[in-house]
Amino acid sequence: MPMRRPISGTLRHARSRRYDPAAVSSSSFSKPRVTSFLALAAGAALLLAPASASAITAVPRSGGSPNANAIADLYNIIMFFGMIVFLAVEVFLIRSILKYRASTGAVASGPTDNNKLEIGWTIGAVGLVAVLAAGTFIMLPDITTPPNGQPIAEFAQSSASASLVSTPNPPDGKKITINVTGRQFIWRYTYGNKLDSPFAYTQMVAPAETVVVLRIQATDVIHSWWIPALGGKFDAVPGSTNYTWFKAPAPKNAAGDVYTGQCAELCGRQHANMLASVRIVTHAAFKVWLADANQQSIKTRQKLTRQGQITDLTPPS
Ligand SMILES: [Cu+2]
Repeated sequence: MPMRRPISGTLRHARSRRYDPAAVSSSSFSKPRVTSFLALAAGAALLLAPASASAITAVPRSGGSPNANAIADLYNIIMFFGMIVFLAVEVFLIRSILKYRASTGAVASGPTDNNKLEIGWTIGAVGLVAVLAAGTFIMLPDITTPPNGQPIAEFAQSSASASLVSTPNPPDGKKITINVTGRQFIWRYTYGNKLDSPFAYTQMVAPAETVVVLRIQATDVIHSWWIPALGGKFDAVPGSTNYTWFKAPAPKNAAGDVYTGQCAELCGRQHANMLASVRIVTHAAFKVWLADANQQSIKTRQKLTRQGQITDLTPPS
């Protein structure tokens, strides 16, 4: 704490309006200054230290699908310009703090106009926003529209349904559609639109190199579908349908490559346990899996029908 000067002295000093070097040069001032400098340095070090460790989480995950890659590229471009602006502002700020800090005999200057500078930074900011907006619109088609993939004939195409949202469509129109249904607190995937269509929970199995369109719905509250390496986050809203897509590369592992994610919208008590993953397998492995899931689905349906839990849908002979 600085030494308190007698009030009369302060008043006299104020009246005289003369600078009193003793008031600031006493050793009692240097201690808090050193302390605050050390605190600032420690804070900066704390901010910088985990940067290397969090580098992986600081950028979007990619590698599972062209749309995820385009999202990551766009993010990195915007991040690059953002960092330039951030560093320029910080350098200018620190330089100003050091250069214009109050020192012996300093007199604060009033506000002044600098038309050149003001026009300059307005044009600079508008120009940067225009460049980023243009870049975004140029890259947007890569995110919204799938490229052609290798179609898989064995999978029955689910019938196209009228929708307010445009459905992702590759140029050749060849894709498969998997229904994704979010409900408290599990993801269900249905392969087809029939009542006894094959289905799976939590882990989706999908073929590699194929355009897979996801039709995302919810039965209770809003959930959010997000497998970061396979593309953007899409809300599952009751009474509404959202679409996204992915086209995964050939799996590196024999058992398939697993891409993980989880419900990204707080949907209730067990929200944190609402995990999701997609296992990308070869076309051959997918056909085997789908045939098995189909058998399971038919068996489950027959069992539930026998138990009287669901209506018998067997066509009359
Ligand atoms: Cu959820």
